[in-house]
Amino acid sequence: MDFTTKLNQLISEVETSLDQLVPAHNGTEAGPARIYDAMRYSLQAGGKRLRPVLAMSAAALFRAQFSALPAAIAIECIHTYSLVHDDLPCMDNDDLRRGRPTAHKQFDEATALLAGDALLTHAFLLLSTHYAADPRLATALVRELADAAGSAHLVGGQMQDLLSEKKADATATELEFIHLNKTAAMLEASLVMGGLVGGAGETALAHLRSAGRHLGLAFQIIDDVLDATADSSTLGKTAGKDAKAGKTTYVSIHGIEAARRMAKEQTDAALGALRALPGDTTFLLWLAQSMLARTK
Ligand code: GRG
Repeated sequence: MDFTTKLNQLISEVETSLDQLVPAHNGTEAGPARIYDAMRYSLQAGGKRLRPVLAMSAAALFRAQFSALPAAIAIECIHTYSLVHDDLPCMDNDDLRRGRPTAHKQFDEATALLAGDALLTHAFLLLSTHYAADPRLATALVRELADAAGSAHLVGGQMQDLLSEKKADATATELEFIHLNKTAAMLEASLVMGGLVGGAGETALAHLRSAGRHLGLAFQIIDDVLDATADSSTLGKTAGKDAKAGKTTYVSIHGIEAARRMAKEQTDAALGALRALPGDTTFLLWLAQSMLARTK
């Protein structure tokens, strides 16, 4: 099977599980339909599904005793919540996400806020329910995801991003802090959680963490390049926002060509860490390289 077919197969497994593992208002769930509709609206709008694919591919390197799908869906729930909240008027104030009106445009601000809250909470329900047969694994997964999504990483990175936006002279160090935490931490957690489900040992987990960190930085640098070079319809979100907002990015500090070179260096570092892992890493190596070449 070629790698693109394998990627599409993994994405289709993710889509099916998203439907099965996220509540719907079908008569069995309590409460108003609107909250379930809003959660599903943002989750099922598409998206590259990169984080769940990374988690499943990492688990597949080992002899996993459990399915990695619930962990993969938990990660996608957190990622989607962060996008829904990031798009709100009090944050990035965006109208377009995953090629559709943002959640607060489709519903309203309060509903988008609550849908994000519900997705965030649902992630931990999934982990604590589906891995309950192995309490050590369940605890390790909850800790990894809570740490990546909390004040030390995703939320802290977003806070620093908001603070840095207000000043024109954000430094390269501040920028790295933002991206290590806002972007890379969730990619790192995806690979590590896949490894945990697979039963990886400490050394393999450390390689997965390092690969996720480098991939995350490469991903963000490419995101900055695409914001400066691609159009909104290709991206499915508003393009050119960074320059318009006078935001400090890898492109504004280093220029497009140097930013591309830096993304390649980070990808090479990620490939080095992935090559140190046991099992058949060929798909993950291909995925890391295609992330560098992505156009959306
Ligand atoms: C609100 C706590 C909180 C955090 C928001 C996700 C985020 C942090 C901000 C969105 C803006 C941004 C550029 C984030 C960096 C990470 C990133 C590039 C997210 C988009 O991920 P993709 O491209 O999205 O994987 P899809 O839609 O494909 O899943």
